[in-house]
Amino acid sequence: MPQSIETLAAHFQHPGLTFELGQGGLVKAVVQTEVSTGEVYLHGAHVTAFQLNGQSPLLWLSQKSLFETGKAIRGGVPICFPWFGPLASDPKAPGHGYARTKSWEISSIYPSDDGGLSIDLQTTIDDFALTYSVSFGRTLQLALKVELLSTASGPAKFEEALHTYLTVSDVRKVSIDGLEVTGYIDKVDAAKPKPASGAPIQFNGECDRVYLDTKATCVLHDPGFNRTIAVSKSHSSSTVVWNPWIEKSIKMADFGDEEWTGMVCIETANVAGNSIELQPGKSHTMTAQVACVV
Ligand code: TA6
Repeated sequence: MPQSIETLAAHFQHPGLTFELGQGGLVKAVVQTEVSTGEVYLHGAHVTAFQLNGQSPLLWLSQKSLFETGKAIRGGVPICFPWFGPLASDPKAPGHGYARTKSWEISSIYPSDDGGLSIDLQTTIDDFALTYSVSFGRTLQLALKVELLSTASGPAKFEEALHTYLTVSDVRKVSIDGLEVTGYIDKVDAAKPKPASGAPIQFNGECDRVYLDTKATCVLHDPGFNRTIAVSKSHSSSTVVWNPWIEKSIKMADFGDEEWTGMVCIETANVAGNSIELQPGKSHTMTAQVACVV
């Protein structure tokens, strides 16, 4: 049973923190500080909004998104765990795993290290205990800690991604630095491995690229909004870049047909050959930071 607004308000108080019924009647925490505002739903521990005060939103959210138990929210930062994409061993399994459609619980709140507020959410999936720390401050800081319970019968592997949707003025006019020297799996071309492009990423069609063995910070230049967004990370070896373009947008019921121009995903991940294996009782924490740098 999800934590109620009343239970949350009784246990967690902080200036600028409120608990509300969001879209679909789902419970969300809303944080308003002197530097930024943000919101995170218990459903999927899904961050759906983050913006610096006086600036336009950094995160993108589809106008067509569903807000229903069992369904993923379209936009913000979906958590992909314990697998990424379709599950090869079970075509009927939910894409990107269970984490984003589970109801998580808030376990603590505390001041963030950059003038904002941090919220920790927890859940368990199979033999894994997950703690997700969300900090709404001068930047959006995310940390996904995965622990394999000591009661597990042996080592276990998982994939993970913080599938961040960023708002852009027009995807046809932006570029992404940071991955010029890294080859990638091109999911738009039968998942063929492709060599490093040697140039910033620009968009003139559907883009669905999985970059492996990269620790790079990605820098999104958006001349239309006159801003630059940096997505940095730690303990993540994969980065996924995605824009569905026209045809794929039309095929997705929870994605407006015209919305593709206003978003791009830069996803902080450990997938495919970068998946993580844990021994019982051990843990791994992947972090991502989304910052408006100019
Ligand atoms: O991260 C890119 C991707 O794997 C694409 O292939 C596309 O499927 C996207 O994720 C969205 O997946 P979803 O299950 O949220 O529709």
